[in-house]
Amino acid sequence: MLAKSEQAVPRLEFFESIDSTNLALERADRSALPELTAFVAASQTAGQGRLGRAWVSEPGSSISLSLLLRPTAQEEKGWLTLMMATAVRATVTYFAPESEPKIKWPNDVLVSEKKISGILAKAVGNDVILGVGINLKSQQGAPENATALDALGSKASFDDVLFELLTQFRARYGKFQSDAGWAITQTAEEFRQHSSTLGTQVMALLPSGDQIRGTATDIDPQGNLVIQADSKHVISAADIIHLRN
Ligand code: BT5
Repeated sequence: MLAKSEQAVPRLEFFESIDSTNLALERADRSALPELTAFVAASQTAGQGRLGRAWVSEPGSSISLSLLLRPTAQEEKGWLTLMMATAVRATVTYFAPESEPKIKWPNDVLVSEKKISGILAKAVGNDVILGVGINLKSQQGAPENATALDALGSKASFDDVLFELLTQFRARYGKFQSDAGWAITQTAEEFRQHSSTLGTQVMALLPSGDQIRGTATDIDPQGNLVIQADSKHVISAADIIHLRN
C-alpha cells in the first residue's frame, strides 16, 4: 500500500488505526529501531496536540506520521519542529502549487489562515519523536478553521503525499546531521520567507498564563520568537494568536 514511502525511510510501520503514532513510538523498544523509523497511521483514536490538546485524524482523512530521530546536535534539536514545518510547506506547495502555505510559529502550517498540518516534537532522552499530522480530506470533528489538500484541489494519494513529505524532510534533516549550523540558517531563511507570523500583530499566550501583545519581528538564533511590545520579548513556547493589523 505504501510502496513509494517504504523506499524513503529505513523502516516504516503502518497502522490502519492506533491511539497515537507519537505514543506508539515512545512505547516501542527504540534501541532496536534505526534512525528515521517512521510510524504511520491512517487514523488515530487519541491523536496528541500540544498541552494536552487533541489532534483529529479520522479514517481515510489524514496522514499521521512519527519519525524517530537521533540528532547529533542536541543543543539545537529545538529547530526540528520548524524544520518539519518547512518540509510540510514544501509538500503542500508541491501538490497545491497555488495555495501559498504559510508557517505559523512554532508548529502549524496554514493555508489562507486555515490549519492543514500540526507538528508535535517530544524529546525522550537523546531521541526526538517528531510527529506530524497532515489533512488529506476534511473530517468530522476537526475545527472550522481546518483545511485539507482536497479542498485545495489535490487528490494526491496517501502514499504520494507521505513519500513527498518524507523526502522533503530527509533532505533537510540529512544536512542538519552533517552541518547543523548551515541547516539552521536554511530553516530560518525558509521560515522568514514563508511565515504568517512575522511582521504581524500577535498576542502570545505563554504557558505561565501571561499574555504579550506586540509585533512579531523575527526569530532569534535559537528559533525563539521575538516580539516587540513596550520592550523586546523573546519567547520559546506559546500559543500565538494573529491579531488584525
Ligand atoms: C498540534 O498541536 O497541532 C500538533 C498536532 C500533531 C499531530 C501529530 S499526528 C502524528 C503524531 N501523533 C500524535 O498523536 N500527534 C502527532 P496544537 O498546536 O496544540 O494544535 C491542536 C489544535 O489543532 C486542536 O486544539 C484543534 O484546534 C486543532 N486541530 C485538531 N485536529 C485538527 C486537524 N485535523 N486539522 C486542523 N486542526 C486541527
